[in-house]
Amino acid sequence: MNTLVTGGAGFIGSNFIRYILKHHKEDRVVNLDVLTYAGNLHNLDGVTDNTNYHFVQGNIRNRELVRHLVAEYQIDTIVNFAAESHVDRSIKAPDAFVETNVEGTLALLDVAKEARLSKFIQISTDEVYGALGKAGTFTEESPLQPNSPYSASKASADMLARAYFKTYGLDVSITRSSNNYGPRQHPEKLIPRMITRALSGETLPIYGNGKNVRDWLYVMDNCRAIDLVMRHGRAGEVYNIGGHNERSNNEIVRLFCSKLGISEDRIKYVADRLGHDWRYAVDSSKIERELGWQSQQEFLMGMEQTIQWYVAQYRS
Ligand code: NAD
Ligand code: TDX
Repeated sequence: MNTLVTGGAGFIGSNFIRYILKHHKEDRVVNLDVLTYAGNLHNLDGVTDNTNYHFVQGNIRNRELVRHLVAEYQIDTIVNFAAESHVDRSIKAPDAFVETNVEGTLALLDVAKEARLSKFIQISTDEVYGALGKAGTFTEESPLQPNSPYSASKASADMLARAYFKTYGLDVSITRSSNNYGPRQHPEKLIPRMITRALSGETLPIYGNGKNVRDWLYVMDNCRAIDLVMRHGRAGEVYNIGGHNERSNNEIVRLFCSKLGISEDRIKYVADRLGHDWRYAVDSSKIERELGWQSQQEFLMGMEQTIQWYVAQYRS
């Protein structure tokens, strides 16, 4: 396959490029990334010598550029990771979220339609379903009830992707994963933020009472799922991808204190996030049944490896 990966200098995109180049040696990957504050070319260290990999700095909203790349590299598939991805930033300044997540996705869908690409994968999130109470899980049939400007922009992009399938017959599949963890995540997000602050002697700020629950998924398990959807997913379908790993923020931060040997006195409860979603939990039975996917990474082991990776980065 000749795949245009957008946002490949970010956390999940860079792990996905590594996954593809390792497992599909005949594939060609073009990485289109504008390099916002969240893009980091070091996330691709060791990949750049691979002759099947090409990096292009540019914006997904630039239709001319995307058209040119599709023609030049004979692209057959687009996997759209590019996004403004941080909920707290979307609460302070939502415009960029609409520009990239909505208008950018529209531009890519348009070019994919014109060029009659064989596959378009929209990387979405469980946050489009809103928040759960103590019980229940999100299925692909759960209503879209986004609560933050970030999740509203992602839900809008999903609706455009669905419309391009229904109206123009573009072969679109959407993945909605839960919270990813692993190497190469930007330090604004909970897990790297807590590890790096713990290492540098700072306080560990937990929003609200810390009882909010996230369903943690190892990033390479997500990459394997996206790869399966890209090759075998059905057109017009949504696939949820979850970690079966629900943990409160308190549990996560206390785990770091114990693993890094620091006192829980460093935890500081701070003002809650506005509209803070209470709980996410994802039902992945559709992708398990249809594509034979299972999350493989055991949580404590994955977290241990993740901590070690950030510790090594911090020390180097
Ligand atoms: P990230 O913020 O680490 O990376 C985003 C990348 O997109 C960056 O490299 C950035 O430079 C690039 N980018 C931003 N705007 C662009 C534009 N206009 N044109 C080209 N490139 C642009 O994000 P991430 O955590 O890797 O998330 C990737 C995707 O997965 C996003 O679509 C996000 O909504 C989705 N997602 C993330 C998680 C998670 O836990 N991180 C969970 C579910 C879904
Ligand atoms: O300093 C913090 N303290 C804290 O208590 C930070 C950064 C976060 N939190 C809480 C808020 C959330 O309940 O931790 C939880 C996780 O926060 P984030 O890492 O910001 O992730 P979340 O808001 O759950 O969204 C993530 O998962 C879904 C990604 O950032 C999204 O891109 C993805 O769609």
